Amino acid sequence: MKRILVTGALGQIGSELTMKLRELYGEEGVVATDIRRIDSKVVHSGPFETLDVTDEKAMFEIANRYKVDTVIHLAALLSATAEQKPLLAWNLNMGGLVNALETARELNCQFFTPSSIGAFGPLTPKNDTPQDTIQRPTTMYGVNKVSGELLCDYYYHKFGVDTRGLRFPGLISYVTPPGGGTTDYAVEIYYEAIKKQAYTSYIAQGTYMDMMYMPDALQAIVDLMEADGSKLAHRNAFNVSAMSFEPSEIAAEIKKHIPSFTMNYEVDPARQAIAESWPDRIDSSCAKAEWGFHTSYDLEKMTKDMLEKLGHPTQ
Ligand code: AKB
Repeated sequence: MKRILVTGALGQIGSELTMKLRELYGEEGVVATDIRRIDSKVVHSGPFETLDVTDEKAMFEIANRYKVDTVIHLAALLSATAEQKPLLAWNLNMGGLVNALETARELNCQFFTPSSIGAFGPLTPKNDTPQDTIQRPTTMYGVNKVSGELLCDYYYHKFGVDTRGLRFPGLISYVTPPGGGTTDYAVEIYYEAIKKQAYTSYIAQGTYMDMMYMPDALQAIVDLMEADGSKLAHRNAFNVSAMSFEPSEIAAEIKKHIPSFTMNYEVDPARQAIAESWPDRIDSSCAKAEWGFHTSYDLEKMTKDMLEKLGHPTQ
């Protein structure tokens, strides 16, 4: 039976991944950690410890006490916040990652951490962005993600740590809202559509970005971690995407279910610049070929499910 440590367990991915891992591998086997403790299913359904990931000793102590064999390191600042607080982002994103990798090395653990489409930059091919291509990001978040991918590869080659990662696109879910990301508009729009039948987008019409519905993202993490390591030519990190759209396309899809819905634009130059530096549509074929990556939700199916889960009945 697996014993897994999750950092950032109360965040957007962590709050759902922890519950899925507890369903799959048993409640006691998944140790959730986060810098804060809130009243949440994650805190009450199995072991939970408060942890600041920049504290290496504390991380090692918890991992050692629970005898974990897998570390899933999620705690990080997202792109827009990282751009506002670049030094904090460097310290938290890189400091947390190296501590988590050291813990995995010392305890001989399998390791997962997410990378992002933010690991690409303006010189990267914008369409069908290949797995192996130019990565010269112009954001602190992107610098962290590229450095993180390289560091994870280093721990694999140098120390034999079984590191694995995914370059996630914008993740959309109805459980825990993201915070401080560039793709967050694609989550906010559903909440506002139900509440106010209107949304003002901070991303300009015509700006394409990759996206994925959370159930597909969680399944991808589980599938990658269970994949036969000998078949992985790439490890850190695989391109994965389920769809690519721009703001007016998601608005049109919502309008099918909420005909009175209207979309306005008040572009935020900071987040728009980040979005424009990222690819429009990445190519996930290496993930498909090496470990069977697949998705179940496109924009239409995701929109129906999001609206239903948020309490708006659809046909
Ligand atoms: C963000 O917008 O910062 C994240 C990401 C794509 O990594 N959602």
